[in-house]
Amino acid sequence: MEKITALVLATAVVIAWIAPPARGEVRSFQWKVEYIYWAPDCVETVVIGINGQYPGPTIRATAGDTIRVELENGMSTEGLAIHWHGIRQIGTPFYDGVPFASQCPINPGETFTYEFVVDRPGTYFYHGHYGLQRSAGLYGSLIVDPVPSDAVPFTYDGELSIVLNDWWHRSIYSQETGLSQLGSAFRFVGEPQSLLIEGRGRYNCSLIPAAPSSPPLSGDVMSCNSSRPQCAMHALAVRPGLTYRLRIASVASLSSLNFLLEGHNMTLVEADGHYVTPVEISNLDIYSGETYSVLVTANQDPSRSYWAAVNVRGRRPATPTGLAILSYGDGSSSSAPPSTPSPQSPAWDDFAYSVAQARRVVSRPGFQIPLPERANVRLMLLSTQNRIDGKIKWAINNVSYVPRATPVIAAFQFNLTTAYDLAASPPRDFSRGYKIRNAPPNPSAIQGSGVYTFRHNDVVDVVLQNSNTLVPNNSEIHPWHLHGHDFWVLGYGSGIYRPHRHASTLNFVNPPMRNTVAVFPYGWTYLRFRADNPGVWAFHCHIESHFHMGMGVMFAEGVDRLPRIPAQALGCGYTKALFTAP
Ligand SMILES: *[C@@H]1O[C@H](CO)[C@@H](O)[C@H](O)[C@H]1NC(C)=O
Ligand SMILES: *[C@@H]1O[C@H](CO)[C@@H](O)[C@H](O)[C@H]1NC(C)=O
Ligand SMILES: *[C@@H]1O[C@H](CO)[C@@H](O)[C@H](O)[C@H]1NC(C)=O
Ligand SMILES: *[C@@H]1O[C@H](CO)[C@@H](O)[C@H](O)[C@H]1NC(C)=O
Ligand SMILES: *[C@@H]1O[C@H](CO)[C@@H](O)[C@H](O)[C@H]1NC(C)=O
Ligand SMILES: *[C@@H]1O[C@H](CO)[C@@H](O)[C@H](O)[C@H]1NC(C)=O
Ligand SMILES: [Cu+2]
Repeated sequence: MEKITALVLATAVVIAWIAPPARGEVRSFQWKVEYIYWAPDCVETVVIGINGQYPGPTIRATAGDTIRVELENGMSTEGLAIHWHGIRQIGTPFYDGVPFASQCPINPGETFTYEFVVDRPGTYFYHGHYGLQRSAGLYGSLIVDPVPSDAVPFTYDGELSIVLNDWWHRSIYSQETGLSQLGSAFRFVGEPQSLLIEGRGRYNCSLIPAAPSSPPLSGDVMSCNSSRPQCAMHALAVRPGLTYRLRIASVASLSSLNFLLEGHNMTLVEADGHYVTPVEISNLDIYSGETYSVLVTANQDPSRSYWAAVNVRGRRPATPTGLAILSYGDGSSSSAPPSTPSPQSPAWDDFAYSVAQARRVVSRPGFQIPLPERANVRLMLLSTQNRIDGKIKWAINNVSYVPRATPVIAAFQFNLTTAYDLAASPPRDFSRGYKIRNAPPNPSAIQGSGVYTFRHNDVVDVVLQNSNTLVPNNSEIHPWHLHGHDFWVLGYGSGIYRPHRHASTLNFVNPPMRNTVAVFPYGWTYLRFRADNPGVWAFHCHIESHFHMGMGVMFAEGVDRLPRIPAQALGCGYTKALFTAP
């Protein structure tokens, strides 16, 4: 009772919370999120659309602007939250869009207003963060331009932007059910049916009837019609001789991807909103959660078109190449699909190639954010695949993340100490003595909310340590994404990270800053960040099914200085008590 009274008093302060002033303009959007019929790869299915559109509308803003999105949940059967990927939410940790971490889910029929400042130019995106909603198509681009006085260290004549995705015909309900089955009843989502470029792909329609029986005789009957405008190939239109900045993001649910342009090299210039030292590449590895800008010069024969292509990497591919058209000018011959075969990427299991390319991404002189000289906290995060109560889960240091009904940020603000589980504080090293190449012999991992706490301004080193899955001789790529921060990537290596052997191999000279980084099979990735953004931040594998199966942790930092959480973000779990009459 005493606790509830204290919470009711706190609500009065919640209402008084006022957004910090911003330099730029306020850009307002009204979005209604609903399931819609759509045919991304010519096969009609249901996707989550925004205002009747898939992918969602592009947000374009200038650094310093405030984005204000009134988001209505028009889906009558599930909750909703949208994460603004790459935006650090400085001062607004409750608008990060992670249900049960930063807010309560938005209920069917309710409207929630996100309002936050985009403080730094770069290529970003947004996506659903509730259940598997990103896999159902809830995503779009978010591009932040520099203010005119800000130096950009390269020039270009035009801009193009694409989001890459992998696509399934099975609904996310069916996918999720399969992931939750006991023992051998487990059904993995499997390889995608299609790869999409800017929401468009092409399934082989001779495998599925062109028109569904009408009315459908039983359940959903899929139809495939390659003439549907929704699956018309995306075209990147260029003019001869000009140079373009091509922005590329991956929101893939499972696949590591490799992007290439037939007959054209690319110069990598930006990664996750940070300028990098230019590197010439003939194809680009891109992991889910990453963004890049590349410069492309239209210097080939302009009388024909070229393929823009995306292939699966890191898992044995069972999905055809995803294609778009790079067309010169708008003459008809130059915009028809090329007659050449679709371009090939490096072998899917050439991991050495991927590691080498990742190491070539370094910060750009003049645009480096100084690296703190040393960390005062080091966290080893060992990821393992385990069985818990008969179900296949991913665990980090023996804890498989499962959201609990109270947003962790609210649990800290209102001292609801039983509403979350601390992982380990201070963090201990779980990787010592662990044999990463042996399939784990079903150790006793548990489920919990996996919260690690840091003091304000701690400098934290994180070593992400990969291991074998439950399948013998198998280890996978995991792209890890940190909310609320960018981190410096200090290095990648194979085997177990050993300080005495590997510390000297780390890059303290020009480490890139990013918000997403890959951990390679049987390898480790070393990163550093400063806990300077009071909030509760998810840190997780960006593979949709992996996070859903527990591959993530929560970083609660500077919780003694959290800004007041607005009432609209509360109302679930123990925070229901905030709204109970005394
Ligand atoms: C489409 O599928 C049919 C039937 O399996 C096959 O004969 C054909 O070669 C496929 N087409 C393509 C472009 O893969
Ligand atoms: C396929 O789509 C085109 C374009 O929308 C339409 O004209 C045609 O009737 C469709 N075919 C079938 C069999 O539904
Ligand atoms: C493309 O870049 C690669 C290096 O990644 C280089 O070997 C190759 O010669 C370049 N091709 C062209 C056409 O410039
Ligand atoms: C928070 O709750 C714990 C136990 O419920 C209690 O011991 C502690 O004093 C509380 N702290 C504050 C600041 O209220
Ligand atoms: C997980 O916990 C179990 C039981 O506490 C322990 O035996 C095992 O060594 C732990 N595994 C790891 C990887 O820490
Ligand atoms: C695992 O891979 C190694 C090296 O490729 C091989 O020698 C070994 O037989 C494999 N073990 C199993 C269980 O497949
Ligand atoms: Cu993963």
